[in-house]
Amino acid sequence: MLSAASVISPHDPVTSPKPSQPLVDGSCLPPLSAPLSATLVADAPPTLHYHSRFLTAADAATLLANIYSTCTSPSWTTLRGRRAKTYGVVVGIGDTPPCVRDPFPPWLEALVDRLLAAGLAWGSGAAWARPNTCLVNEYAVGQGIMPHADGPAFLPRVATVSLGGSCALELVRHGGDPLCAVLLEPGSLLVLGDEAYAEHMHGIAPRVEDGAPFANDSLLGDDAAATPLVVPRERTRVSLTFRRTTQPAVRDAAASLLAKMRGRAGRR
Ligand SMILES: O=C(O)CCC(=O)C(=O)O
Repeated sequence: MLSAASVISPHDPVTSPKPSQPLVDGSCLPPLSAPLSATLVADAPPTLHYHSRFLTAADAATLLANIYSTCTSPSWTTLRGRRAKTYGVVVGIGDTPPCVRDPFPPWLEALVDRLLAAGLAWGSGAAWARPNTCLVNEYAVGQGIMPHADGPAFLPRVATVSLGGSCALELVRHGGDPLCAVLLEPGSLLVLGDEAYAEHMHGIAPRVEDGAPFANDSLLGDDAAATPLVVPRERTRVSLTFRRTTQPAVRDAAASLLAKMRGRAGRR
């Protein structure tokens, strides 16, 4: 359970201790460890990991209640096709520096503890392992998010926890060609990184149902054989997307990491 007992003191990305080791070792982020390392989506560009039962239904319901009970801090921002709010670092636009308006509340820190316990980390050393920003998106049935790339403001590793309804996240080539779709079930965790982050865009089409094939068929909570060819979106979906911002001192290393990944992808 995501109980108060499992909560550590809130991590403040501004005041937290400076890392003793470099964030990026020059070539790669820390490898995912078990149990997450066993959840590779084989039929997708590297690297996608999908864990269908990351949260129990009870924990998912508790999280949803927390998200909605704190809706005034931060408040929702209405965007085209969805509502969103950010905990932790808000990335500045243009020359505006990043800032923290709403630190992670204890219940969100407890969820981060779960991510780390599942084998996820963003950097080496305790201070860098944790994500420092979480975007909560709320999609009514039929809403989505345009294909986009998250870019060099973040390390190339993103973790998304899905609550409420299901939907398909599509990977799309720059230029628009679809690559594959992964079905995101309520309670699941998707980790997207490396080439899938650096080289492709991702988005959710604004529609009321999603059609097979799903690249993560064999990893779905229900037997893949039992997954219908068309999955209706029946409920509002809320997602929590965790990232780690690249700060000025490490931005160059992250940019060169992205460039290396692009080079590797281009040579295939
Ligand atoms: O809701 C999701 O699963 C995707 C969110 C996303 O791509 C984003 O916020 O950049």
